[in-house]
Amino acid sequence: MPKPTLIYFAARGRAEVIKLVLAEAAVEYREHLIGKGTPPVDGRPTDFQAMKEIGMLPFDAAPVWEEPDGFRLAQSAAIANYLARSHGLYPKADRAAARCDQALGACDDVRLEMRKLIAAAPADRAALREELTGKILPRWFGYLEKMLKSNRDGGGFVAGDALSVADLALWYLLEYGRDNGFGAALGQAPELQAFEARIGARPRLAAYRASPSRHPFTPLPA
Ligand SMILES: N[C@@H](CCC(=O)N[C@@H](CS)C(=O)NCC(=O)O)C(=O)O
Repeated sequence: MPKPTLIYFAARGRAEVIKLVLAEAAVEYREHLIGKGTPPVDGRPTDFQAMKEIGMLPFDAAPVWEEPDGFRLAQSAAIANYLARSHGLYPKADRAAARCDQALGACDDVRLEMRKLIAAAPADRAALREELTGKILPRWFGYLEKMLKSNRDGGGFVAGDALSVADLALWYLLEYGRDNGFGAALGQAPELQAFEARIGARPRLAAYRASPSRHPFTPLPA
């Protein structure tokens, strides 16, 4: 039976939440890894420029998700949400769905705060890291802690009463923060810390984290 294909680089980046959804939903898929010198997949190129030239990427960007019947979808959030909806990882009730979207937006905001390190001049990065650890991230983690507690008194999920793509995105954000040296900013957020441990230990997620299909972490500049 032909499998769907995820087109992206051999990196976590914008494909990681998609891969967490796929792992939690136990979906089988193939990866078409973009990169110079990577062998063609089913006769199709893996060189980014060549892929753009033959129209494989609707917006000349990755990730792209393809299904065997020709359905093709770009934009990482659209792909993650589509897969989450198809596999019961998106709340059905309107308000819970809106809370899920709200959390996804907040996760993006926090990730973008950390990624300001990329654009910062090298000489300004130490000060920005200090501000992130001491001020910006504790403030955000405080908001997220409250958000988590406001859903059925915490101890559960971000939205509704079942795991959703928002839980996976939040878990990944916390991991991304720790991996980039911002673990101390979680000090005042015990609910988030417990959430991180609980979600990260889910069997399918734990198996994915330990598997070779998880690409290496790319650190933000020091
Ligand atoms: N909003 C898009 C952005 C996609 C995007 O910019 N992807 C980058 C790689 S992470 C890319 O393909 N850039 C085009 C290029 O480098 O030519 C999404 O979330 O999927």
